Amino acid sequence: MTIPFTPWPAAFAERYRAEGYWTGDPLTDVIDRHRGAAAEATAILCGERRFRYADVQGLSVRLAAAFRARGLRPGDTALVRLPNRAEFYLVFFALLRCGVVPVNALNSHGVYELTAYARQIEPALAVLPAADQALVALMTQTVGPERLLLLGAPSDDGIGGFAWADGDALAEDAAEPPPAADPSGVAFFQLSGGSTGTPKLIPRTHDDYLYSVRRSVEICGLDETCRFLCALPAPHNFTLSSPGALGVFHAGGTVVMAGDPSPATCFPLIARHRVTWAALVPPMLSVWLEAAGGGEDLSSLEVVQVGGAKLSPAVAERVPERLCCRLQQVFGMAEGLVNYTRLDDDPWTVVNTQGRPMSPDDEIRILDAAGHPVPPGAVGELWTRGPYTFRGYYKAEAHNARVFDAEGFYCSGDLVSLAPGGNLVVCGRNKDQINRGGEKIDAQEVEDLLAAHPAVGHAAVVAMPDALMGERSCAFVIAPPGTKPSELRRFLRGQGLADFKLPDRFVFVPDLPKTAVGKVDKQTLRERARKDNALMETTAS
Ligand code: AMP
Ligand code: DBH
Repeated sequence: MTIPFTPWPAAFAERYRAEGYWTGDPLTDVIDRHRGAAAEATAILCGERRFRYADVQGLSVRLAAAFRARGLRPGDTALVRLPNRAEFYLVFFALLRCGVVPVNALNSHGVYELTAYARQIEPALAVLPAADQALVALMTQTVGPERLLLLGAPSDDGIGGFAWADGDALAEDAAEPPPAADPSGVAFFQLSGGSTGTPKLIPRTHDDYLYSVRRSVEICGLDETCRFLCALPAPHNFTLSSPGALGVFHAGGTVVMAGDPSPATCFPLIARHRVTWAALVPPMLSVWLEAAGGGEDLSSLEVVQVGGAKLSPAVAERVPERLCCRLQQVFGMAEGLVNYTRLDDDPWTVVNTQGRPMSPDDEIRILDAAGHPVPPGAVGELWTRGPYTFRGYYKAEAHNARVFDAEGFYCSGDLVSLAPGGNLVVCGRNKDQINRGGEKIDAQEVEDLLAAHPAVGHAAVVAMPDALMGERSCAFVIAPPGTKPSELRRFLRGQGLADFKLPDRFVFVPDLPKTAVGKVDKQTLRERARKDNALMETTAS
């Protein structure tokens, strides 16, 4: 059985192979290519534990054998939600080895998100932290205890921390493993930020994802001396592949796991392990800039990458002086296209632009609302296709028809302009989403949940500007007098919605403004949220 996905047209696939982008190697190659003496190098540092490349290979092979012993077969799917621990990679590589296709949910995702993903992929396996009782209860019902793998306390033997929810220890299938998965098929599902109410899944193939990793390694000039701090959620496309942990593995370097991106957690790790690279979202960069100079030795840092949301030039400018390292801006998307400022770009370009596409075969178009190219320097919507940009969300025909054009270009919903020199500048967004410091909130998803509350007549969620986060979320709600924000927050939490999606502010209104065609006028609401916000800030100061 294989996972259905929208393939690249044959002529494109041929070209991507001829160019050497798609090599026909499995994604596990990033680990397995290190043999002999190279496999003795440290791949992962996690707390007090050290995993050599040989360990990551051996342990993921054993875990794969344990999955097979439980009857998992190529084409099955898995729902995984693990914290930033080495085991995340052991499970990921084990699943790739068995041809089991995972969704790697973020650690912040709750019962609501996992239910939505499970509905789409109908998982044959779930992997969760044993301590998360609500999720364990949910997945026991969904996949059964015999297909629910639980992660407990860290163990020196990296798979020693796992046990089946039915109480059985891990037994390994002694039979020959099945033939390797087809590298042109789906390796795993990446998560989209979403803007349509239902979380969308992005099928990524071995061929396309491995290319994006290799090309990222080239652009960033990574080698085996790289020590990368994994401080953002490990499954996020940025931390996984731009060049992320997979890039560092490919280069033979070391990934240092951090439980969270705060200076209190990260600075001691940087000093102790002589970390050279880190990937951050803009709010965390600001926090790091404030905290730097507090006595912790950060002198090993060579590059800090920032992406996920727009970085303000004023903050960007402070990086070399405060952190004594270089800045790289990364504008990427789980759907594919990744833009980097290059390490040898001039300082103005690094501070003021979000980079340019990494592949010579990334095609981009900047179009106006009528679908015509805008003049150079003008703002338009970003459309793209290329050797690692997907051709369709999983099982979402109607949505795909809207966001792809007849030539297979994907509309990212970002408003961009072209800077002198050819780099992109992100100027805004044309999708119903809030980008809360790199964490994307699908407005409709939250609106639908709010509308399910008996007191709520109608709700509209929009972004309001925020000095630290870039944006926070504001919900305009029609509800009877006396309705409390705390009650609505509790209601949303009760549905299992991730915390970062809870509206930061509620504004109760008698009515919502409408456009000429009768839709909620979000532009007016955004304007109002911005003004109210400015007003509150003035009164507060
Ligand atoms: P996702 O679809 O969840 O992977 O999120 C990708 C989106 O994040 C992009 O389409 C942009 O809207 C936003 N994004 C990512 N990196 C940047 C960046 N460096 N600057 C501005 N926006 C960004
Ligand atoms: O925000 C993103 O999705 C993102 C940011 C930077 C991304 O997917 C990436 C780099 O690959």
